[in-house]
Amino acid sequence: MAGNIVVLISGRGSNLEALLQQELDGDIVAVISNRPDAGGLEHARQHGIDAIGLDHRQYADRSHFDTELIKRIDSYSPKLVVLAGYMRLLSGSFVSRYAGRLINIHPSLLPSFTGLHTHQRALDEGVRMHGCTVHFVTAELDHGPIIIQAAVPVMPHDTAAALAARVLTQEHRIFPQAVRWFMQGRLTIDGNRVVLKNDCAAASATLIHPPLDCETAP
Ligand code: NHR
Ligand code: GAR
Repeated sequence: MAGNIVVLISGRGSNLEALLQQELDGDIVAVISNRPDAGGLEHARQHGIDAIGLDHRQYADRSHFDTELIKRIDSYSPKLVVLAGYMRLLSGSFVSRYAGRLINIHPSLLPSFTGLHTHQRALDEGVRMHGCTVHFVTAELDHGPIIIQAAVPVMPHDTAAALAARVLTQEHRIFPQAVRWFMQGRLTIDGNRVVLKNDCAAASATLIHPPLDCETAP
């Protein structure tokens, strides 16, 4: 059940790289960045994929920029549009056009820490676990139906950079999985919940961090 995938980025593109390295049951046919100097565009070119820089500063406002974005995206007739570190808010008309086929990776355990600077905010709140979420995009920022999440521990002397790196490793695992599930037609949206067909997670471990004291501890 193949189909075209268009990826939107703004930066270095490590999540794009993770997608390019896995079998997705679909083809990434174009990568578009709102920053023409984004490192991820170079990765795309090296893979022989159309790489398009569209500088948002050249457009009068968000709606003009999003209109151009839609024109470029639709020329590839994508089954799925993926936000992989895309750092521009999208207008309501953009989001409704791709409703049900637009997904984002966000560097927190949603609904905690929507928006920007998630790692520093997690440290400031003193949470013991942090992580990342892949979700369908809706008009309400970072609130769409959740497909998959991964949690990581927050360590005693973490910096935002150290925590971001720990989270990023998990992003690279869950994002390709979410895209593959979508392309295989295994995801349905039921209200705010995503139903995954044929999941194999009947029994998965509970996550508690820090660990409970061992009964044998002194
Ligand atoms: N758009 C809608 N409508 N809904 C979502 O859930 C979206 C979205 C656009 C992007 C990704 C996102 C995230 O995962 C995303 C989800 C950028 C900003 C932001 O405030 C917020 C959230 C996200 C991406 N951007 C500033 C802006 O004015 C610019 C910041 C910058 O350039 O550094 O667009 O969190
Ligand atoms: C990733 O951590 C992604 O979750 C985050 O930006 C990084 C992009 O890295 N996305 C957001 O913060 C969305 N607001 P990458 O360019 O190496 O994939």
